[in-house]
Amino acid sequence: MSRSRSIRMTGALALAAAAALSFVPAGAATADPDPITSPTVVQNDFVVWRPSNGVWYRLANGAGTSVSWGVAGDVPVAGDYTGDARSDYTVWRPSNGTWYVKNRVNGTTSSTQWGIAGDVPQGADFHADGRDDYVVWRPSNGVWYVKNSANGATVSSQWGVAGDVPVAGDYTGDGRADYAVWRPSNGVWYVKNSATNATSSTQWGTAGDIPVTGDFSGDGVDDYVVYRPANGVWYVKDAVTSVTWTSQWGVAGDVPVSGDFTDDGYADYVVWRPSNGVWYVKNTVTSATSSTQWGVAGDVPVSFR
Ligand SMILES: [Ca+2]
Ligand SMILES: [Ca+2]
Ligand SMILES: [Ca+2]
Ligand SMILES: [Ca+2]
Repeated sequence: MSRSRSIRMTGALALAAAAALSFVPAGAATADPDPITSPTVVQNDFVVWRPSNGVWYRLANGAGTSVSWGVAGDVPVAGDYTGDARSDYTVWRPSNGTWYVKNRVNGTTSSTQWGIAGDVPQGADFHADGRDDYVVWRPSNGVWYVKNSANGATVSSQWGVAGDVPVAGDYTGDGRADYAVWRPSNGVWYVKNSATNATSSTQWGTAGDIPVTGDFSGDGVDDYVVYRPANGVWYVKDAVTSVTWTSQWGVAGDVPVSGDFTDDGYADYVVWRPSNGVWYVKNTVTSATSSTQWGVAGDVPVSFR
């Protein structure tokens, strides 16, 4: 199953006028419109984090909520750090390397220091215990630092070089996220099995592409996927069978978002368009499409389920 993670926006985006903020009701968060009913919650919600005011805006089952969590300069790293199968409101603060988690179910908060300025945070589960862990990848030395969110145990592993893009995910199908980077200069995915330390490399993508993590074939194993801004095409290579396919969905300037938005276990082709705040979803299985306005220019779309 794909892991929740944030998608960082690139490029300067002008903050929208205050009037544009009115698309969500003001005031405190309302009752969670998506109560947990099964051990696993698959479907993604539409969620943006707004750096200018630190508010998370979430649209789930047609109902909007807002939760203030984080400040300008933080990096949203939504994931399930508390083990209840639901994403928590989480930011990582580069200035002090601290993870701030707000449990979405009961509002409990916690903070954990892990990482330093310059690191790239990656929320992912490296133990198959159902809890995403505090993970940073350090470009200066290519080392992954993992702190178990359940017991605080730590481990580090060197994998990757400066210039790589970390793409933590489970590419081996054992339920554990692996150390993985995508190298823009040659389009190669380098994967180190986090359980066995076995390594593999797979060429998929070219410079200028944006790697996207997720299971697009519904077999429980994350696949090699890039989104190409130049033509809006998604290129998918199945991590198990090596079968490849493409799907056009998006235009230049769109931000691809990882996640299953149709509740069928397959990651979908999803882009968020900064210019109009619209989420465009294409069902990977049926090719059915939908669009949902949620967010304004300057927001950061977050994979949240
Ligand atoms: Ca874990
Ligand atoms: Ca794995
Ligand atoms: Ca797959
Ligand atoms: Ca889907």
